[in-house]
Amino acid sequence: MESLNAKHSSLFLAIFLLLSALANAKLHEHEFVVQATPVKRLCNTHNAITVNGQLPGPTLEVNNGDTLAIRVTNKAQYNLTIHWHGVRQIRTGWADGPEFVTQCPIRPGESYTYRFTIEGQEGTLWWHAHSSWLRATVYGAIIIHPREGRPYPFPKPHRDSFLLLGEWWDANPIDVVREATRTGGAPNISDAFTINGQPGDLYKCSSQDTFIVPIDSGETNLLRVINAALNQPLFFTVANHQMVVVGADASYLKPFTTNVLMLGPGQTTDVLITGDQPPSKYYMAARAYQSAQNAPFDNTTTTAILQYKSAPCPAKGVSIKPLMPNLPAYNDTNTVTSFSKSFRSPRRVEVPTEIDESLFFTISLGLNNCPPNFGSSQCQGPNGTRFTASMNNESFVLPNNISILQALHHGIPGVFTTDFPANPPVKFDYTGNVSRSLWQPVPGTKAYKLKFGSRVQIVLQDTSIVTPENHPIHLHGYDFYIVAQGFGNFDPKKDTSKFNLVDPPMRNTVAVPVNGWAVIRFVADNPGAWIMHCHLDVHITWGLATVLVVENGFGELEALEPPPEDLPLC
Ligand SMILES: *[C@@H]1O[C@H](CO)[C@@H](O)[C@H](O)[C@H]1NC(C)=O
Ligand SMILES: *[C@@H]1O[C@H](CO)[C@@H](O)[C@H](O)[C@H]1NC(C)=O
Ligand SMILES: *[C@@H]1O[C@H](CO)[C@@H](O)[C@H](O)[C@H]1NC(C)=O
Ligand SMILES: *[C@@H]1O[C@H](CO)[C@@H](O)[C@H](O)[C@H]1NC(C)=O
Ligand SMILES: *[C@@H]1O[C@H](CO)[C@@H](O)[C@H](O)[C@H]1NC(C)=O
Ligand SMILES: *[C@@H]1O[C@H](CO)[C@@H](O)[C@H](O)[C@H]1NC(C)=O
Ligand SMILES: *[C@@H]1O[C@H](CO)[C@@H](O)[C@H](O)[C@H]1NC(C)=O
Ligand SMILES: *[C@@H]1O[C@H](CO)[C@@H](O)[C@H](O)[C@H]1NC(C)=O
Ligand SMILES: [Cu+2]
Repeated sequence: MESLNAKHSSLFLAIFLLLSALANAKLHEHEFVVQATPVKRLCNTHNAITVNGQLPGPTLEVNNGDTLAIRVTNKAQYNLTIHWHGVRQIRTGWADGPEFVTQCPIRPGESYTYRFTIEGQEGTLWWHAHSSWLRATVYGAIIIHPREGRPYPFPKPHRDSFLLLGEWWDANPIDVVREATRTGGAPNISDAFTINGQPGDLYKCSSQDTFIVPIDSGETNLLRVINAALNQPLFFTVANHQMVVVGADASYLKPFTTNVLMLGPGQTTDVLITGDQPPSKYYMAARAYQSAQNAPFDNTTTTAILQYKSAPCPAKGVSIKPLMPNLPAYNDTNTVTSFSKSFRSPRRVEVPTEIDESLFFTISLGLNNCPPNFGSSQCQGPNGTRFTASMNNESFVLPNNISILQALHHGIPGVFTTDFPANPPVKFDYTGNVSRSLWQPVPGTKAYKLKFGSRVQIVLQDTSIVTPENHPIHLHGYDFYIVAQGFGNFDPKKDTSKFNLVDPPMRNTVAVPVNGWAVIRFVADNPGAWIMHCHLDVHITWGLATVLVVENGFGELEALEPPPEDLPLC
């Protein structure tokens, strides 16, 4: 009787907490109008595609548990979709956004309302276009506070700000990618990196608008750093200030102190920063982490200014130059390794220990020989080739007349197949001197099918084909645990014993070490068609992607919702 009562009262408590959480959950409605807007940067004005005329676009600020309804109207001249990067989209795959994967694009003149709920995620995410290279200028922050009335797992910060690191071309980014697709060569590198849309003091015509982050002596502030650059992993540092990392990709972390961050495109990192230095101005700076060899890259440095409110006012006409931090060398992989090895979940977590699906995916660039009907202007890759990229030797090609999710849901054949290989079709020394005969992958639209609830492990293995490189691999619809990473070829005999199955970090994007590997685990509990791709847009353009199709489970609560009525059709 006693224990029954105890059971009942804990059940009532659980129901009460659930109901009060639901009662507090809010609905946030937004209008996003996407249109060409004149934007002046680096002395020149371009008609950039923006949301509501803003660059970066509007910030979505919500509590865990809230629902969003965002009506996107496309007044630009390009096909468009928007992805809510890192939002799990549980059963709402129709709102995920990648073009031809979960929806057909919103065509010029059309609208679509993305509806989804934030379930169990707290910290920082972001949204961006997921069609062609529109995300160069179509992006913004998603700030997720704890559930209404719940605390942060650290003292409440005095101020809360975000820094969106972006990448700017002194050109139309869509022309840049179209030119690369035509010529088969590498796309032009960017002309600047930006912080909240501004390049900062070190670039021409830019110092008027450098982004300022205020701080007061003694206070501790939360800074949410987001890498929204298209093609470049970035180091980030602040002169004279340490950072305490407390979260990444909207999952909390065991706090650790560092003076430099590295973020691959797609990744976010939340840090606490304390005003413990003499009141003054300090540069916050970001520049490239470049792991690929013999590849041109944008080697410029973007800055914002950490400015103490009590900083002494300079005499009229005198300007105080902020203090500049040292940044790691562009190729400082050792710093990246020690930074990523510091990541832990705050406490013991439930990592799948028995695995139903053990997968091994190689991540490769490649070079296709020039097709006989192509002229030399269309084969501008190294030695008259065309660049390509692949996972397990499959170079992913998007459908162009329907989305994979629609084809899956309605059982339409001929759009994709489910024979994506669980292992590399050819085993070779992935990180050695790879024979040229292995450099040409096969184009196709192959997905890998997972049963609902299956426990999945994926080894992500970089290869040295063309060049080894640190690839930020992003999985839609899921957060995963990163249980291990290392250099060289993954060796199950020797490396499995090093897995952290106690407190590994949870993320949605893993920076796979250059010439190395990373192992991720998750439970396939979200039905749908989920693209997994390199978040360097140049690599996704070349085919570095696949799709995980997760089947429905039992009953409505384990099934994909029906498609919304306004889902764009092709
Ligand atoms: C790419 O760079 C080349 C060389 O600077 C330039 O001629 C070309 O116009 C650029 N392409 C685009 C699309 O900006
Ligand atoms: C950046 O690259 C250019 C060539 O593109 C080179 O001339 C310049 O010295 C480099 N600057 C730095 C700081 O490495
Ligand atoms: C990094 O670059 C420097 C100079 O550019 C070079 O001397 C060094 O060997 C490089 N280090 C690695 C690990 O590639
Ligand atoms: C291109 O050809 C040159 C000369 O034959 C060779 O040294 C180089 O390795 C080749 N590059 C690639 C990427 O195949
Ligand atoms: C879409 O295109 C593919 C390949 O071009 C074709 O086989 C298929 O029949 C088309 N499907 C629809 C629904 O139009
Ligand atoms: C890589 O292998 C090729 C033959 O497959 C050989 O010609 C070349 O010298 C090797 N390169 C290195 C750096 O070992
Ligand atoms: C990829 O497939 C092509 C075509 O079958 C083959 O020539 C190539 O060797 C394969 N490469 C790898 C790494 O499996
Ligand atoms: C825009 O999307 C439609 C499908 O809705 C597709 O047929 C068309 O090719 C796309 N246009 C471009 C320029 O990609
Ligand atoms: Cu990549």
